[in-house]
Amino acid sequence: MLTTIHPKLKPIRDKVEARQRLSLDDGLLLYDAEVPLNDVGQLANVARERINGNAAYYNINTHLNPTNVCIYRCTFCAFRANLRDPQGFLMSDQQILDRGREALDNGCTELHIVGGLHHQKPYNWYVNVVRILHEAYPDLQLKAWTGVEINWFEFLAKKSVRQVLEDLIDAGLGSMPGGGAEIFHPEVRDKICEHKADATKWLDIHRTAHELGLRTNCTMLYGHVENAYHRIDHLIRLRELQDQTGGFQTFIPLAFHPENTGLAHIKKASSLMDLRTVAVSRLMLDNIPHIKAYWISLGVGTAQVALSYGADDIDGTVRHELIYHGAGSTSPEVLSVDRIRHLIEETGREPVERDTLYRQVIRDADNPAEWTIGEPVTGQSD
Ligand code: V47
Repeated sequence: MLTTIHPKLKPIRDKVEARQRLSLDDGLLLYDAEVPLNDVGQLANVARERINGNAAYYNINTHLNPTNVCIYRCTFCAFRANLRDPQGFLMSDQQILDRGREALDNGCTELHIVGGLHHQKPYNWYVNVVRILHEAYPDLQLKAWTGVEINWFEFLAKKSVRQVLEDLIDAGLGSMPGGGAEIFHPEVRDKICEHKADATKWLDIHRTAHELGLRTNCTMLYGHVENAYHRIDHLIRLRELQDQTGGFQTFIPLAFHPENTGLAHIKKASSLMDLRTVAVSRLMLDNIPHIKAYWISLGVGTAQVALSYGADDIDGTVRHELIYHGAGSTSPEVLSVDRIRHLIEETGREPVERDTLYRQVIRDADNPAEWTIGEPVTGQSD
């Protein structure tokens, strides 16, 4: 299949061709500086096209961060604020509903909802964010609250994870985003976010979500104090849970943006490192159907190239993103549908609009704000 490849990569090429699982050592080798990025990318592209053909997925979505006030102080975060900080905010129910209305008016199928862990807001306030939006706009898919937030709700409500998730599903939760995973290994986690849900907790929350029928995403924050071993360890822990539940839809490698954070002295990872991490993720996570090149984090150009380095999804049009823009991202605030489709077409891929659950979205040609949901797109193979 791939005839010209760096000699060190030949055993991995053979495994990829035979559809065999890659080991921890294989993963470390893929990060070896002597191994050319393009060779790793080519291998990842084989795996990508085997799972997703030539399709490149996107959705039409809007972000909602109901508050940035947070009891935690993760060193990598530029978004959080203290309770009495002038830049701290807390949205009213009306502002939250207005965001939902705006999303629908812009043709969105999804609202991506995450925020801070506010010192004074009770459990019901968070459940209510989901409930009022779902009652007002039942067609809008609510992808809400990370595993870290669910862990906070457990504490606030004195309920089990299962009970918390059941309350949220009853209120209208449709799926969960992948944030809060950061790096699982305690050598790193204890340095960047020692206080929040540890690896076992985060994974258990997603396991319970999957058992309740929710589909969730997963992430990895890289380019700070971790090394290749920590990254591969992280990917393998996700792969092991996926073997058990099959509930992860997409993995999103998140490039650390240092500005305005407690780690501002660290230089942002290069595009080469970004592309290598996308490719390694595709190769290691053989059981997760989608790899997302989040253009807000990677930048539009690198996200385009990533579609040939293992990624098959570019995230959404996005509106009101605060986490990355607060940490120095120079990506646009929003991409129009025409622009996102054009960006994908320029790479030779076929743009496919999906909803949160990776079902094809079919737009009414005369009125694009109207849509129907088609078949699931996942699982194409050669
Ligand atoms: O958990 C926070 C990361 C995550 C910074 O599920 C930072 O579809 C870089 O999870 N530099 C939240 N990263 C975002 C997230 C996400 C994004 C897009 C799609 C989906 C999905 C999920 O952002 C946090 C953390 O890992 N983050 N601060 C920073 N300064």
